[in-house]
Amino acid sequence: MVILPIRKPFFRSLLFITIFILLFNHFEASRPRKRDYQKNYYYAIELEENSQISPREVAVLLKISYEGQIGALDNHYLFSSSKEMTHLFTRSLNSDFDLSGENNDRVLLEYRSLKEKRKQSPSSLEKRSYEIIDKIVSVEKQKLKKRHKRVPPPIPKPKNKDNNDPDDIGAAYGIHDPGFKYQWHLINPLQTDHHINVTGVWKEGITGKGVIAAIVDDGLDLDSEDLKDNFFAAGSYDFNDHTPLPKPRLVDDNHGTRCAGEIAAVKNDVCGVGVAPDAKVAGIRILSGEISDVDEAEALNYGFQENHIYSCSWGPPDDGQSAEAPKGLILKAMLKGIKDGRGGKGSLFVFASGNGGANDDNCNFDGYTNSLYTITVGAVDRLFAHPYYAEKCSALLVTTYSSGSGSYIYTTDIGPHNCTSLHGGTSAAAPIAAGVYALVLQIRPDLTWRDMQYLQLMSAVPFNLKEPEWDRNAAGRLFSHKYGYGLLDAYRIVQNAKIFKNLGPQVFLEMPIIKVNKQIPMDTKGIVNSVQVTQSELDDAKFGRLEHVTVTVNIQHTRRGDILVDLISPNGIISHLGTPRMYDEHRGGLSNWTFMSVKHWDENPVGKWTIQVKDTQNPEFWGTFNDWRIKFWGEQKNLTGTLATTTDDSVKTTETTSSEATITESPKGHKTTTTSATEEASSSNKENINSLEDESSKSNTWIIAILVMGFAFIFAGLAYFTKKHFWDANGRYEFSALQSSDATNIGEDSIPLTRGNKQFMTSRELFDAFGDSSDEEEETTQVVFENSYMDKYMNEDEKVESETINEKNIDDGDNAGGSGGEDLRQGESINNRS
Ligand SMILES: [Ca+2]
Ligand SMILES: [Ca+2]
Ligand SMILES: [Ca+2]
Repeated sequence: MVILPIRKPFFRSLLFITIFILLFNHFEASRPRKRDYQKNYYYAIELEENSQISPREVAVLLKISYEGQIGALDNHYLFSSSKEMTHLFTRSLNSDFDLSGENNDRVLLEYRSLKEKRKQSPSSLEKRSYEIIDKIVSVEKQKLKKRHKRVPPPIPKPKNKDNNDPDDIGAAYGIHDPGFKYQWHLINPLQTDHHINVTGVWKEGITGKGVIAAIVDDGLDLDSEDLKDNFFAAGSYDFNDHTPLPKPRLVDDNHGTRCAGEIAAVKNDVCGVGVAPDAKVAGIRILSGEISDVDEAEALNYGFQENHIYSCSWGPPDDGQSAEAPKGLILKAMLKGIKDGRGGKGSLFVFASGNGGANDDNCNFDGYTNSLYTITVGAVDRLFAHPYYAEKCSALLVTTYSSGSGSYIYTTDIGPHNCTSLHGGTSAAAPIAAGVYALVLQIRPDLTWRDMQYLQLMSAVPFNLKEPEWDRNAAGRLFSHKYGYGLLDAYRIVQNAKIFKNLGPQVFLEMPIIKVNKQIPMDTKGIVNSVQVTQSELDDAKFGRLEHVTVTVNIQHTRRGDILVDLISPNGIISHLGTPRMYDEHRGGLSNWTFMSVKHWDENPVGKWTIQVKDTQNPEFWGTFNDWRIKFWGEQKNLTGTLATTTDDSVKTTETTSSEATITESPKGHKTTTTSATEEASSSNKENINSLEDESSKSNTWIIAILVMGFAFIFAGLAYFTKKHFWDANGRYEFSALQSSDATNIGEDSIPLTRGNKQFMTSRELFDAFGDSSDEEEETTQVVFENSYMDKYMNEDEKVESETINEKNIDDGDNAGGSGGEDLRQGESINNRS
């Protein structure tokens, strides 16, 4: 009885201390620590899996400071060393040292010397020291570099015609955003069929609800009236200034805001609307200054359970002379993203193809756009002209609208009410695609990163069919290195998504390295070399359906821009992997460069795959083709021995099978195949976490466990309250529950747009567009879509021969009702997947 009054306050204090520590850890752990590249050098250190070594021990051994885990990467930790200390230390050794070089770096020298001692005379080291040294896989000093926004050079301003608003489409659609009438990529009053065909999707109540797209860019104006209601703070971070909110701070930090507006500008009275007006956007700021690999790796995984899509309108310089690929930490982060992001279904990385068209650049020399883990989006302008800036390549999946022929994309800009009508480049195309994927994810959140790629290539619509670049691939689909599989069509991809059956797990078959070691002759034939793929090799690899093909080459050359690399499949399908680039004077050629092609999707890989390496220009520069290796990526053959195929009765959204559909990277690069990487990865993660926990809390584990369990429910309640209060207190950054837009006023005199006999979508329908739709409506629409498609499909060959989409006049009623101008567009419906 006497004890109670003493214990009560004691427990109360204990409770508050516990809660404080837990909350503090929670907020601390979720954000990277501020980095100061002026004052410190930074080092990324990878430890062996299950090493039982604490990063703090590494810090003590190498006399550096431990900064924390690197983003989402297991076994990767960041350390720092103050430059001042380094300089003092190094000067005492040798005053002539160039401190910027890796060879003179104190920490790297220390590490190398310990490693050497471990080899030469282990007895000179303490046992624990060499245990630590043994478990260090790599030490990588961080260098700063800059990523480049894909903004095109300015185009001369168009003549002001002022005639794009005859029927006041905005009002008729119940959208009162004053700029909607300028958003021709959503509804095009002049070139009536040249838009992404999205209004029929909105009509079904599909507006991106519950989906979050992260804009990895130069910031996001979260105070913009056109974005703030859709801003998602928890998925946002500023890796340039190392603060939580990615506000634009430099004068030219308008790029990310413009991209965000294209995806999810709010339906209100400011500017226009996003492709997915009810989606949320997060901002991840990396382009406003130099960043290190650690920053970029963390950025690509930032909030990767909440952020579903990463919209990336940037990359290595588009100067036509770069050949740069993500490697090391950045590549690991991309793999982590597709493997573990979005609950294991994989982050969707959407990349702009690049703006180096005028520099003869090719997106296969950009390791982000030619990665199989990204969706690469090209551009076409309002008149279906291929813009001078847009890059071509065999990794290009799809094309959508951007600037050109004197016209641009209208979107939100920085400033509370500012808009711009001058957004462009492939930078503007990628976010439109990201917005469309947000629509798809609303109804099919279970789709994996590979599902989305497949769905996209099946749903794209070939156009400009008279252009010679179109080529029918072995699966019967049209592909162009200029446009990929064709135009993005929001209505079509959403309808196909409704009945898409998830792909099975990913497998690969890697052929051995083939040594060539021959000088490339200066002729039109060059060097031709082949490899044979047999059915039994595919069977051994459990290889079912072909998706991506990657080819890794070693070619020494005194002028890299002379090199031409083609891949010819057993069925005679040609992928132009590497094209000559007039400005690429690089001496050295291509060292372990991996090209990728999406053109062979669904092709039977059995037979002879041929590579042709040529050099037809500049005789004074020449090279040697050393070796190459081809790798086939695809869907695992299912257990019954038949290919997993889509059937007509798969209309229902299937239970997610995405936990199986995972990346299967072979760590040693041997010819292998794996099928359940996720399971392995997640179990090893768990072990890892366990081992770290064991280490840090051996003594008082059970006391803390009881306390924590006892207070768990209080903590949960308080944490929720605190977090909510925290955001509420800041007012602007509160994010309310995802909801459909408010009812829009419908005037009595709203104009029903008509064309021919068909009624266009009315304002009443538009109101529905942002609300819910009945199942009945959806069913009807789907039937219309399929019938309409089938009619068209029957005549496809004739149409390919005789028409281009430019010359057609699509009935707008079809767009609104959802058939999407099927009579001309050449994409395929889900039924044709085989
Ligand atoms: Ca708006
Ligand atoms: Ca490029
Ligand atoms: Ca040459």
